[in-house]
Amino acid sequence: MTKNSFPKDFLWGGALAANQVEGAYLEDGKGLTTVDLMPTGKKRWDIAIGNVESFKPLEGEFYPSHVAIDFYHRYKEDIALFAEMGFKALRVSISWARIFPNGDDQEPNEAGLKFYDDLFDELLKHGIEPVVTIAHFDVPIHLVETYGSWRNRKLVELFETYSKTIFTRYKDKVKYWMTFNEINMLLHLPFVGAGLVFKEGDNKLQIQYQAAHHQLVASALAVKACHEIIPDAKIGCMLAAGMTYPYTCNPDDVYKAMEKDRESFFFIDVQSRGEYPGYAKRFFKDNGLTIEMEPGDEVLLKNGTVDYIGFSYYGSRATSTDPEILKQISSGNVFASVENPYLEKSEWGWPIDAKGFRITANQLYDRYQKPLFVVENGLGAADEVTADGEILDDYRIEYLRKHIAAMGEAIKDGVEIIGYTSWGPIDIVSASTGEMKKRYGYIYVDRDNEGNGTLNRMKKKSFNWYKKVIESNGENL
Ligand code: BGP
Repeated sequence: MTKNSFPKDFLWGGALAANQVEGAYLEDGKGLTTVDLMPTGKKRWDIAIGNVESFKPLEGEFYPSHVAIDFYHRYKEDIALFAEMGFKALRVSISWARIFPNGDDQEPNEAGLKFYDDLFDELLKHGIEPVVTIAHFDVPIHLVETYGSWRNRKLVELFETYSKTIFTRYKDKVKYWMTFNEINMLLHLPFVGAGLVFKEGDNKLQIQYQAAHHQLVASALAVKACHEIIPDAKIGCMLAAGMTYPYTCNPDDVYKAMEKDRESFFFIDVQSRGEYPGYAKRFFKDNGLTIEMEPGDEVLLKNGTVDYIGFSYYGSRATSTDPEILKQISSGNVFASVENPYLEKSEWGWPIDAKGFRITANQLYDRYQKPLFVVENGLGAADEVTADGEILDDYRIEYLRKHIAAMGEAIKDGVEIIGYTSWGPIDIVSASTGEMKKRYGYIYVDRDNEGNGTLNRMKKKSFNWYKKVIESNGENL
């Protein structure tokens, strides 16, 4: 075996989401979406968990998605830079509200369809494979107002129409698809993951798991339609992954860590194995939840299993049953996690754990025995531009080097991994905070948290580093 463990046709690249890059939030007929109502700061968090004040943007608030990094108008320039780095793949999402502005329109919006046609053509022109997420955190606001979003079964049918429309339109251009971004986020940020808004007295857990069932059925229907319309396509799921360590070897801690992981695996167990796991049924019973299912749902789930497991990995988590330890909650991602004393943290408090990446990849492959696709990984940091106009992001290189090396080890462990698209190859709006300051890119974008800046693009030090990684197929880290 050579030193290089990456397969010859490994899909190196980067990953973006429509609402975090495009801007042009009402251009060419696009409808308003959930993310368009999310400002920055504490208010963003309140909305993300379902405390929504208004279904219209409020005067005096700054909404980062409205302009984002103006990818809608600048994608050609950006794709040329990705091509210069040698990207083999770019993960993007389609904004549902560009295709169906209200989500339930009779006819799709041609201008929206055309935008993605042009985007995919531009990628293909540079030999870059489009990898498309059908839903990445943005639900047309009309669906939230009219139906209560994913709590309503109606969304299943509307999502199926939307999916079939884009499969049919892009069948010759897109061969890699993904249904819901970080589907398990529905439990943590219900407005972000599923457009859920709660009223006083709502049984949140009941609503969340009912919405989850609807997304799982919608995902299965999309998988089925994709296989029918584009027989040579691959369609996957997408999990916000990162294993949970027990704080000690006390069996109570170990059991709790397993339960935490299962909270997330639940979704993928259904999407990949095609049925509700026994532990989920027990959880519903213990918590007095009744999930309404239609006759035929079980068969749909069984027939709509995914081809590959897409996942994001930023860091691991840890949990404990000791109330004292539980007080040491780290701010890492949206998953409450106790501080792991063995790990360093990012500026935003996210644990950094490359070994955990290898463990997580092994865990997922052991569990599902399907190819894995790493569709998000990276370090959010506040980069500084030097007086000479350079951005020396050695800390980012360091993070990525260790994680790519860990992925190489996982491949040597026998884990099948088909690609790696690092998160935000160009700086974009942060999903959790709405900040521009939290940057992941190899390419710097001149824009700040308040929306000031030229939007000009500049290469960071990591640009040439990643170029060499791709050139050498992961050999030259
Ligand atoms: C994931 C999301 C992305 C993304 C990333 C980084 O949860 O799929 O949309 O933004 O995390 O998170 P953040 O932007 O909050 O740093």
